Amino acid sequence: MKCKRCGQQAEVELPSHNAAFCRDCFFVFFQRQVEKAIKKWQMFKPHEHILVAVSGGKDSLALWDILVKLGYRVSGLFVDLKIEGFSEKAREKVEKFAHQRQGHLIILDLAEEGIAIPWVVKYTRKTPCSICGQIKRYYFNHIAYKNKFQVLATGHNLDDEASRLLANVLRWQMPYLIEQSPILPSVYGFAKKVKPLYRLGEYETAAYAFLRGIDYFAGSCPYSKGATFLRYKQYMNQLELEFPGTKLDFYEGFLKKIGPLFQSSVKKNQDLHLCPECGYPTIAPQCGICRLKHKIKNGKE
Ligand code: Q46
Ligand code: ZN
Repeated sequence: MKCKRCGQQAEVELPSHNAAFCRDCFFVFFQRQVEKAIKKWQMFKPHEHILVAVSGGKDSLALWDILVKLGYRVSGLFVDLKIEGFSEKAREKVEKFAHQRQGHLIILDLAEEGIAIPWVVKYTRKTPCSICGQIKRYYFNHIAYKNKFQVLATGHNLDDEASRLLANVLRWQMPYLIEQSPILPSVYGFAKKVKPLYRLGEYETAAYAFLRGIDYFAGSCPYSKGATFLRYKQYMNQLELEFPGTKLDFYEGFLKKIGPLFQSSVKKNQDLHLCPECGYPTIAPQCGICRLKHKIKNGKE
């Protein structure tokens, strides 16, 4: 198969774009998709300092890599969840990546915070992934906000967004649908959040990471077994296989037709105040993470 841009031997085939590219032209394609996302949603300006949340996986390291390549000022944030046989390997990859590129990396250790994931799952009725997601969001936001980063970027890709959209639409989860935009503005104590890879699928980010020689962590978290979000990804993959381009059409269609309506109805957070203990925005007297920390501490004593 020939490269769609230059006619040389193609290395990456992309049925969803009805195209195939050689290595160099694939890099051009990848970069353009990211630039398009940044420009369309005005994610950040050239001088702004970006905090990229990195997990050690292909998406977040590819994001850090491409943003540096595009000339942005970037720092990485790794939250060490302390999940045995998983977190230490992921951390190793992130540290190696940052060291090789002399990138600035912030590491937050959840054991030092008294809220390591294996401890937490014993003290909550929520699923491990839902509580883990809540804790990660808390620290991503907290660190971005406290350290005055203008924006927090995450490596969510098209597969993540399309499968999440499918799950949210099937249950008409309006509060979650409102937040399914590639950009969330900074409001009362919350950092601005962006997803520059939202136009690129999992296969594309994996191909980019591989071809760029990024040594990423490909292991899976022990808590992810049977997680529902993986099933929605499989359903979307089946649709994509039969009808190439479905994922992008589905998510882009949502943003175009319905997204602006949801955006205008984002509640103004009048009920929020800052947690007296940690300063995080909450509607309860004390934020959920501080309450959880106390629960764990008291349970251990
Ligand atoms: S790390 Fe956390 Fe994931 Fe593990 S517990 Fe679930 S959410 S699967 S991305
Ligand atoms: Zn708090």
